[in-house]
Amino acid sequence: MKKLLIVIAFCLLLSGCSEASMENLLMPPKMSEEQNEIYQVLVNSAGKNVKLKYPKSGDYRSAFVVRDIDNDPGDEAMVFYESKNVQSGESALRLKILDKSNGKWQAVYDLACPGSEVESISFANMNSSRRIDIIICYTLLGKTEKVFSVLNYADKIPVELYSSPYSILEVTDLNADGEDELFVVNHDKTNQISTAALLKNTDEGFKKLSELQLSHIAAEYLRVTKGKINQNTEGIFLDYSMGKSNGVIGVSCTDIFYCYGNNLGGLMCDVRYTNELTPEIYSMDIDNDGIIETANTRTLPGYETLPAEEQLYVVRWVECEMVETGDVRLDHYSYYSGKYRFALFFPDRWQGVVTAVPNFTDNEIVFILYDEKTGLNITPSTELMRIRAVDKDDTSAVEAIRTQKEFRLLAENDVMSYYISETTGYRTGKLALTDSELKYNFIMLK
Ligand SMILES: [Ca+2]
Ligand SMILES: [Ca+2]
Ligand SMILES: [Ca+2]
Repeated sequence: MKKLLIVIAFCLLLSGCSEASMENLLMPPKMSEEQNEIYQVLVNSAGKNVKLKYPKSGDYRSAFVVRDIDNDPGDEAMVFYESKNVQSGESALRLKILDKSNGKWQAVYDLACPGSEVESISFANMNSSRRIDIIICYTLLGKTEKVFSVLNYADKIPVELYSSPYSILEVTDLNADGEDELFVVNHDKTNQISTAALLKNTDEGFKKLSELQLSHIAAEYLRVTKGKINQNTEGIFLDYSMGKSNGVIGVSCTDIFYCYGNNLGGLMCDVRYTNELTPEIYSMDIDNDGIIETANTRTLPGYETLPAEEQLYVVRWVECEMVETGDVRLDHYSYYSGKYRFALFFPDRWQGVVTAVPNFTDNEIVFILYDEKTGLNITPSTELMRIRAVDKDDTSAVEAIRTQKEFRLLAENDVMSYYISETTGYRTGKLALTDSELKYNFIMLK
């Protein structure tokens, strides 16, 4: 068991929603009768000169959100729109709230929004005894920063509980108490510090429960994955880029966040490198066992002295066994092809002995026995096996593989077929992968 993770013990803050503008759709292609009714009420109250605004990401992409937001019987409606009739200094983006009275929609509130575009709208149950929390994420005109706002709606009035800039925002029950929290990452430009925070709407008001500084300076947030760290602990895996070294090698890492009580705990993972040959790798459940693995890289045998842009990496998939101690287990040592969308786990007897050489002309990865004398040369005495990726839409590649009898089908999905050719000597040797190893060690990437 190796101890590769360091528990971060600082206390310090937030960020993220996403894209796909539907700006040009002034109105949905076909509005339902209810939407049409809501739209008429909007026009009657805000004037004809309105343009509907659509959240760019998240589960709610319509300009109309109809649901119960106050725990009083019946749905309310929320409509984002831009009004041309605004006073200077006022926000053009507005949120109209409608409620039903005697079965008819009526405009009850008009809110100026603290942003120029709606990034997303989501809902959380942060306090089961109170009303639903409405979380609206905004982008600001001409700025990269985003802000989010948490609203409660009661007695026909929306009240803002909290608002803050952010880079990443996730609604999650991280402490597994049956109520949601907000996991927010924020970047402080002045100090070049990113901080994760856990926020909650409590009986004593909106509170920051805990905060924790990211282990490195984030140049770009790449992906957030929610899932199990191990059998006992739920976590948030934050993949981010730390920038480029020498303009060639990308350096990325993953911070894992979890809860103990109401505190945010953090685990810092080993960094990984990316270049043209090994693109970005995200935290994922690579072996489909329900636990998320994080990835780090080493150089494959034979590539150590090559220029950085020509190096090929081993991708090591690591699982955290105990969050308290940061104990990790190397789950899989793999060749990972982002280009051909597959991974091959190496059995122990391959590690440090076998390396991979790409043959891009034929879309193949050749696995060879490595020693210092023969280096990366592919010869009848070094080659063990090769895997060819065939794009099912590429008719000439499909035709070509048919004529090559040394290949047999290894695996396929809707898009790709993977063929394998093994050398005779290897097949009888101790390095040979058994059929069951091939079956379990070859992973098609989604
Ligand atoms: Ca209601
Ligand atoms: Ca919770
Ligand atoms: Ca897994």
